[in-house]
Parts: sequence; structure tokens; C-alpha cells
Amino acid sequence: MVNAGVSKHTRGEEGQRRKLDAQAEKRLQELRAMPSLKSGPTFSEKLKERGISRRQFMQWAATITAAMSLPVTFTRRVAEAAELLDRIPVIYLHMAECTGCSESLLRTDSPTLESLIFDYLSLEYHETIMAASGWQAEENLERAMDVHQGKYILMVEGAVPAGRDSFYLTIGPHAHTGESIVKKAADGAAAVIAVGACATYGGIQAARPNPTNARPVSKIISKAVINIAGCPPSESNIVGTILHYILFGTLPALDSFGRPRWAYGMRVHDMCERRGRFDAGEFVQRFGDDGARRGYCLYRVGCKGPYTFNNCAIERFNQHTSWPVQAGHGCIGCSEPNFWDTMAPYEEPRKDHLYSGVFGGMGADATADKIGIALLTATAVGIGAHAVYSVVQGNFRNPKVLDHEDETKTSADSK
Ligand code: FSX
Ligand code: SF4
Ligand code: F3S
Repeated sequence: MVNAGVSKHTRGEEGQRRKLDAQAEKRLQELRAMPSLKSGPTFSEKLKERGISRRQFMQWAATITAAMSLPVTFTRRVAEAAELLDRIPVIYLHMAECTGCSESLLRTDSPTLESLIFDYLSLEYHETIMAASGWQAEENLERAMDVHQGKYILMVEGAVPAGRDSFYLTIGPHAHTGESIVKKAADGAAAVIAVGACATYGGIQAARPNPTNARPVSKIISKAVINIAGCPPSESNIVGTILHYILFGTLPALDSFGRPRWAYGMRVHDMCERRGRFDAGEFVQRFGDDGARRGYCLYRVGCKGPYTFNNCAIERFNQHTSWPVQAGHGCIGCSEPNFWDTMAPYEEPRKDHLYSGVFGGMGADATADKIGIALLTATAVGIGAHAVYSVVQGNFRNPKVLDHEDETKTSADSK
């Protein structure tokens, strides 16, 4: 009986894999038939220029394939999708933000494959890196929206200040408002991606008292928005999301806060290298104490990893070298809605917060202080094996991004 059940399940998984494979192959065929939108070196030439071997590139493709919860057999397709990135135009807008999201991707002393891939994208408009300014820049944006109507990916970094009278944040010589630019650009977009905490949930601009009435992109437009959360998000999550769209031509599976499940499906706490310390009850009591030197858990000095969903413990930042907890500070919950308000104070535990949807409503502090390994390791169940089932999204509506009246909730509550 058990064997019959397993084989039925395996057959279902195999059928799902074949369906995805066929979807990816159909999409790749369409992309191959499209002309390159870029002049200059080909992808292979760019790899060579930067001293990256084909083997290194394929290793990277295998890693990002696994990160996206795709079966390893998709590696070749993911690699080809990267090589065909220059077929899909991208318009990248900046609203109210610090540009840290672009910096996360671009400012490395030895460029990663992620930054090479970003460079290879057909970026039709990106204020930080384009040469044009003033009238010419505005014309470039208008032309890109016109020529690529209905085909481009719109990426937006930053919150959209809607003001009290919709006249905050004007950009360019015609003083168009940020809000009107985002709306117009979203109208002609094939897909809309919000990059970073500000574009996804409002970020620091929307923190109390939110003087400019800053809004997330999903509250400005009615189209579905893919939210790449984080302040900033990692280069892998930005590039992986673009690659996923290029490969399948559809939205990835999203959680209830619009985040791709492959990147934000797991709690920081469940992938943290200090988790053994947490389970053993070994906590840093003060920054700089002996526990800090020994790499103990940072929960008591405010780590919000137990409430936060992101893959940063695995993907890391700065060419995958480190992440906040590794550097010795707790997670501040930067990929969660309204985290500037909901996760403060950042260097103290949130004593009042309960996991209403996790561990049967058990309090996080009770978990940290009293609960042992058995309960906590149960959360690891469900990673990987069935992830292929949910890599692409069916119907999707923008999530209800929390307003301040809801702000005591985090996404841990809705899991
Ligand atoms: Fe926001 Fe991006 Fe934080 Fe900054 O621009 S997500 S403030 S790191 O960079 O939008
Ligand atoms: Fe890691 Fe923070 Fe969880 Fe401790 S509380 S195990 S430092 S994520
Ligand atoms: Fe952000 Fe926490 Fe990761 S602060 S980068 S979600 S460790």
C-alpha cells in the first residue's frame, strides 16, 4: 500500500516536472526566434572578457537552479535563459529610496555572474547607470515604453510618494510625478517587479509618520506585482526573479505578501548557522561579550530571524560572502512588510509578539527560552522535494500590504 502511494506520488511529481519542462522549452523557442536588442559582445564573449569559464558559468546556473527550487535537470535551460536575456527589454525606474538595491547588484569590486547578467539585460532605461540626463533621459523613457509596448519587464526600486494631493516626487523636465510615471510604465508592461523593501512595502519612507504618504508599487497600480523584498534584496533574489520570468514567461509562485516562494518560503531562523546555539540555549547577552565572540545566537540582542522569511542565510550578500547574522548583528526583519515599525526595537527581543500561525500559537520567547530541538527541527520538513509543484503561479492578485492599523502583524502570522 505504502509503495503504491509513493509511486503514485512520484508519477505526479514527474508529470509536473514534464509540464514545466515543456513550458520552459516553448518559451525558450520563442526567445530564440526574437532578435537580440543589444549590440556589442555576445554573452559568451562577455564571459570570456571577465575571465569566467563556461564551466564556472554552468556551476553558477546549477546553483541558481537549485535556489529557484527547480530540478537539477533544468540547469541547461536556466543557462540558456541567461544567454537570451537580451531579447526582453527592461525598464528600471527609481522612486523614493537610497539606491542600495541597485548597489547590491552592481557595486562589487570583482563583478559576479549576477552583475554580469544584469549588465547583459537589455536595460532600456535605468537612471543610475544610463549616460543620458534631462530631456534626453525623459525622451528615452517615452521611446522605450512606446517601442516595447506590452513586452517589457518593468522594475521599480523605491516607494511611490502619493502625498496628500498626489504631487510629491516630480522627476524630469516636465515634472511628471513618480506616481504618474509608475502608472504609465506599468500600463504597457508585460510584468512588474518591485525591487526592495521600499517598492514592495513602502520601506523607510512609509515608516511612521509617513510624511509623504509613500506607497508600495502594488498599491499604486492594479496589475500583479512580484515583490522582491529586502533592504536591500540579495543579488541572487533579484537576478533569480528576472531569470524565472524569462524562462517561464509567467509569475513565479508567490506567497501572500507577493514574494517569490523559492526565495522567501523559509524562515531566516530555520536556515541560520547559529541555530544550534539557539536550540542549545546559548545566547549573546550583550554585544561584545564572550557569547558574541563564540558565535552564540543573537536572539536576546534583538535578532528577528524567527519572524522573517528570506533565504539570506544561504544566498548571502557581497559575492555570497556574508550576511547580517554572520557579521554579528541580528536580523532586523528587512524582508517583512513595514519592518521599520513592526520589528523595532532592533536590538531587543519582541517580547509581545506571538507566533499565532506557527508552532500552534506558541510565543517566540517561550520558544527561545524553553523549547528544545524536537519541536523546532520539525519546521525543516517540506523543503525541496515538492518545491517543483509550486514554482509557477496560477491566478494571482496583489497581496493586501499591511497598513499601519495592521502593523502588529508580520508574515509569520499569515503562514
Ligand atoms: Fe529601499 Fe532600495 Fe532599502 Fe535602499 O533603493 S530597500 S532603502 S537598501 O535601496 O529601495
Ligand atoms: Fe540565527 Fe537569529 Fe535564529 Fe539566533 S534567533 S538562530 S541568530 S536567526
Ligand atoms: Fe534582512 Fe534579516 Fe536577511 S535583516 S538581509 S532578512 S538577515
